[in-house]
Amino acid sequence: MSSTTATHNLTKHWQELDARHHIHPFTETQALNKKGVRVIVKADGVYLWDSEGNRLIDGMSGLWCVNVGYGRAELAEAAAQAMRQLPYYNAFFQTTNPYATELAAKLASILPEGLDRIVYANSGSEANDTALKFIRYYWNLQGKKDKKIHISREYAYHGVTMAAASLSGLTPMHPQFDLPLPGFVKVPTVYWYGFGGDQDPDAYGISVARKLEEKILELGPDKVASFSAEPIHGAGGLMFPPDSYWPEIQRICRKYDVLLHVDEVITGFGRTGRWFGSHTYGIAPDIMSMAKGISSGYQPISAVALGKRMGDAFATANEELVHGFTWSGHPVACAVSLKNLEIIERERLVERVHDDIGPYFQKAVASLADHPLVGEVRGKGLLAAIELVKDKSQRTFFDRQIDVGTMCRNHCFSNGLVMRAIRDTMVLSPPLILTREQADEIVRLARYCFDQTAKQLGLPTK
Ligand code: PXG
Repeated sequence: MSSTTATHNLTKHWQELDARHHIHPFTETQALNKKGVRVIVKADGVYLWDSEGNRLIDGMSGLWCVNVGYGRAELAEAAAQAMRQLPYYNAFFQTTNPYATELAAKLASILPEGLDRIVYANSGSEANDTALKFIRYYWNLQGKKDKKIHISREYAYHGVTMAAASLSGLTPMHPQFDLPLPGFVKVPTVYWYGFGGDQDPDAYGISVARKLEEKILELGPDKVASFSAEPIHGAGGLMFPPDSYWPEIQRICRKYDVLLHVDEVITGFGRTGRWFGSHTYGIAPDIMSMAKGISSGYQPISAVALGKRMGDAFATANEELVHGFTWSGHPVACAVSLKNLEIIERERLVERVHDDIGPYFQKAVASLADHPLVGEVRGKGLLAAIELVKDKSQRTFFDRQIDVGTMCRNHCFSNGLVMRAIRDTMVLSPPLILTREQADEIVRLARYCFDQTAKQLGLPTK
């Protein structure tokens, strides 16, 4: 048997097992099983390999998380060392471990001013559920027991647990599970290309921020506990706020005493060219969620940081905080995260995104704007979105039924590029170690795949 046949047989074997036993997230099971799942078997730097030996450049850092790139032996060693020394102990019952403590202090040193108390969880969703519980508890401690409504934005993605999914504004996430829960309210989001029309972006930013004010006044400020938002919408379509938006949101939250919960699960750890998206946009959160890049995806871990107001209230409450997970502050996950932050600092990856590869990448991706399918290219740091449209001069979108985004994504996969499609917006979020040559490779492949998509649609490529 030739080695290609053996490889192919192995792929088939995994596909059969997977079809029989593995239910995938956000996937139509029957359709996938008919087609056969793709098996990724190894990764190094910014590249992935599938079980058929095909190499792909990972324009998405896994799911927006492998900030330091794949194949970091140092992270494997940090995990092994912690596993040998202390594979597990918990943070309940007045104990800690050195890794959890040192990581909390390290996070406090890089977080925006005032966010210096850390609570651990294991995923972005758990961090957001934790944040919402803490917001409720904070208002209970203040004796404001009616402040219970959580406002968030349409198109937001905050995760899938009961509360995080309720907070999410992507409506297809709700009906299967009878969500959202009561007490979760949405306001329109800031998406200039889709909804801004002829308005100047800054004027649009203010007008859409004021929808929050209208909603707070409609519900009654004494009923509203919090406003949650990602600094930049990630999985909802990578929408960037105009400069006017965040200052106005903060003014409104302060005026009506609404806690500002910032979800930095995607925007944290250098992605935007500063440590956090809050630094990039001058946001001062009361409470922040983080995950993904905290360990560059090498370990499941997330955290919630409390600002002074909430942190002080919790630190001086004369009662037990009745919350926590078996894995809160897991030594191995914390050891890997500490080493990951050390790598980001040592290799000056945040500065690199700000001054070097970020601007280079933005310029390279912007060159795609002349393609007839491309309506808008937008980005910041190592995040970029490319809107595929039917008519760029009129800003007309394709009929959703055609699903041009998925069509394009499939061409990308077949041609060695991982690019995410959100509706018909193509999204990139590559590892922070991306080189200029690799940025060019992504853009070259993307243009080729846009051509293939245009051909499939019977549209011109020039
Ligand atoms: N908040 C934000 C802003 C996220 O992007 C979560 C919370 C939830 O994190 P967990 O660890 O519970 O998944 C996320 C997750 C995609 C995609 O396809 C995005 C996420 C997760 C899975 C897929 O873009 N973001």
